[in-house]
Amino acid sequence: MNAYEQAKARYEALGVNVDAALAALANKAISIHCWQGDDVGGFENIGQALSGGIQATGNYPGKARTPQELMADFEKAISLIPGKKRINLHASYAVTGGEKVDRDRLEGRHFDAWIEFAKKNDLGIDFNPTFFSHPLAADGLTLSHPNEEIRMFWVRHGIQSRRIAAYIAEKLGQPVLNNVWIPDGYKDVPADRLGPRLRLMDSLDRIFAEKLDGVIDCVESKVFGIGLEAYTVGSGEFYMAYAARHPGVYNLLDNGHYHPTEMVSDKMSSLLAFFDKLPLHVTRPVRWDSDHVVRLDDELQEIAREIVRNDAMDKVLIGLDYFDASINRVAAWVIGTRNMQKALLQALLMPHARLKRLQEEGCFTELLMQQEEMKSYPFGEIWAHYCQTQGVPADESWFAQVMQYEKDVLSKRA
Ligand code: RNT
Ligand code: ZN
Repeated sequence: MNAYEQAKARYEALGVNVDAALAALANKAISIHCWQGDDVGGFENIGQALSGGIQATGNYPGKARTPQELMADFEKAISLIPGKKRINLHASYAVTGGEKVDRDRLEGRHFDAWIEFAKKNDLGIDFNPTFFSHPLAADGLTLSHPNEEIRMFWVRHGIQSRRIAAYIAEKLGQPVLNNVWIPDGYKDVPADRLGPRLRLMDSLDRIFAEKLDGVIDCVESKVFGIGLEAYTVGSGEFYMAYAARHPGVYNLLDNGHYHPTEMVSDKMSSLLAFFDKLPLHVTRPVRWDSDHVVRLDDELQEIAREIVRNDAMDKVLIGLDYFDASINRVAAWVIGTRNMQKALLQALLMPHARLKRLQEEGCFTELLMQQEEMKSYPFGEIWAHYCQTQGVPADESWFAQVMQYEKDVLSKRA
C-alpha cells in the first residue's frame, strides 16, 4: 500500500467514503474574486482611489494594470488550483476598449471579453455592481443618499448590473450571482438612522423589480467601514429582514463583517433553515475587516464543516473576498483558494452521521475525543492525491512557478 492507500484506509475505517469525498470536492466550484489581482483597482481610470471604507494595504510590485494583465495573472493562478472555478467580477472591471462609460450606462457587451475569457478557461462568472471608487460615492453614500439625483444614479447602476448578470448568464448558459454591497454609513453618531434605511429599501425594491432569468440576487451587510465607523445603513438585521421578505433575494454572509467574537460558521445553519441558497464571502479579518488572505484556520474549517454536514454543497455559494497588496498577488489567489478547498476536503473526510449521533445520544466525552483525534488523521496524503489527479502541484512546488512568473512577467511592470 502506498501512502495514499494507507491514509484512505484510515478514513474508511471510520466509515468515510473517500472516493465520494474527492468527487464532491472536484464538483464544488469556488468563485475567485478578480480584485485580488489589482488591489480592487478596476479599469475605469477615472482618477478615483479605492473608497467605500475598504482598504488594500501594501505596495508589492507587479499589480495588474490592464484587462490583459489581470487575465494573464488569473490564468497563472488557476493553473495551480485544482477543481472547478468561477471568476467573480466587479462592474468597475468592464472592458470598454477605451470608451468612457459611466456606471449607470454599463451593458452586458462591456463584459464580452470576460465572457470569452471564462469560456476559454472553463469558468463560471459572478458579478457585483460597484458602489464605491466613484465621484458620486465620494461622501460614502449611494443607494441611501438623501439627494434623489445621486440615489437614482446608483439605482440605475444596480438595475444595469442585474441586466449585465442576466446577459452573462445567457451567454454562459449558467446562473450568475449578482451581489449588492454598498458602503453607505456615517463616521459619527447619526441624527436619523431610519431615514437612510427606508431610502435603501426603496432603492432595492426598484433594483429588484425586474424579473430576470439566470440571476441569483443577494445583498451583503456589514458592521462598519473605515471613515464610516458609527453607523452602517445595510446592517445584518436590515438585509436579513429584506431577504426574508423578498423571495429570490438572498442574504450573503461575509465573515469579515461581524463583531470579532461573532462567527459566521454559527450563523449559516440559521439561514439554511429558511433559505434554499446561502452566498458567502470568505475572507480573514485581523482585528478589523482587513481582508487578509484566507488561511486554513479554525473558522475556515468550521465554515466548511457547516457546508458539508448540513448537506449544503449545492446551497452554499462560496466566493472569496480578500485583497492583500503586500505580497505576490498570484500567490495570494493560490494560497487562499487552495485553503478553502483543503477545508472542504477535511470536512468531507469526517464521519458526520456518527458525530451527530454522539451529540443526540449525549455522548459528549466521546464526541470531544473523536473531533480531536480527527485532527491528526493523514489528511495531507488525500489532498496530495487529489491534486495529482487534478493535474496541479500537490505541495509547495507550485510556488516556484509563481516565482518564475514574477521574474518573467510581474517584475517587468514598472
Ligand atoms: C466590503 C465587502 C465587499 C467588497 C468587494 C470588493 O467590505 O466585503 O464584498 O470587499 O465587493
Ligand atoms: Zn465581501
